[in-house]
Amino acid sequence: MCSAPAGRNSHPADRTASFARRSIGSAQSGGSGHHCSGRSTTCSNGSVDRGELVAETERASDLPRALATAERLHGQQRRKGTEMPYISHLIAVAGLVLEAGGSEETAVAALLHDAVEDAGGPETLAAIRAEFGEHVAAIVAACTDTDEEPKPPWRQRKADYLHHLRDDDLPDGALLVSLADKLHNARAIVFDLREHGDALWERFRTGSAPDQLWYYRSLAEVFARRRPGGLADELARTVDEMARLAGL
Ligand SMILES: [Mn+2]
Repeated sequence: MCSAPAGRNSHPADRTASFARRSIGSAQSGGSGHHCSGRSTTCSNGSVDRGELVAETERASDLPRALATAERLHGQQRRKGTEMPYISHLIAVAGLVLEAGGSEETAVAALLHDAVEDAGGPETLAAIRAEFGEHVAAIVAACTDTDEEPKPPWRQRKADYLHHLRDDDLPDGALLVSLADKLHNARAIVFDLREHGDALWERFRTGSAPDQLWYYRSLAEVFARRRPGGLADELARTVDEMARLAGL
């Protein structure tokens, strides 16, 4: 349940099948319109040969593969109530994870953290396990509050997730991904409250500012206790600002 639910423009099963069928290497397809000749990694105009740069990056890191996978899974989705591509949220959460000192493996999980809930359910989780390993899959599973469709009632789902965050056996990195996810969502709410005022709340399933404030205040309390530090402090400050703007 790390997600702010996105629009669904294609059937989740279609995306999952596509994800499972395509090879990892498809991340390299597509062209920039720029071509260099020869084996050199640097072109005469100073730019780097794209093909070799991508190949080099993919040897060094799972992040490009995870980003390509996230793009395939969420590519048609938009951020709630906006035209913003959903992938912007996933890139931002992965960035927050890395800035907070998280491992590359945790950042990979951050890129995929909404995939099970919003892009294919258990089949997608199995595909993530096969391609990125048990630990990444465990973090993604821990960030998923439900793979049921339709989703259970909002308040119960959130209460269950808050309870789940207090578990002692969460995989390493799960609290960091969840915290980064909540911080990015909270920042987006604050930004949109400044931009659109109270009309913002109509985007949410509950449509209720007090419900959202209850949820974000509860999250801030849990993270302050379970993962204290700069990111948890920033979430608390952001929730305070959300409350101020909402007049609550
Ligand atoms: Mn999310």
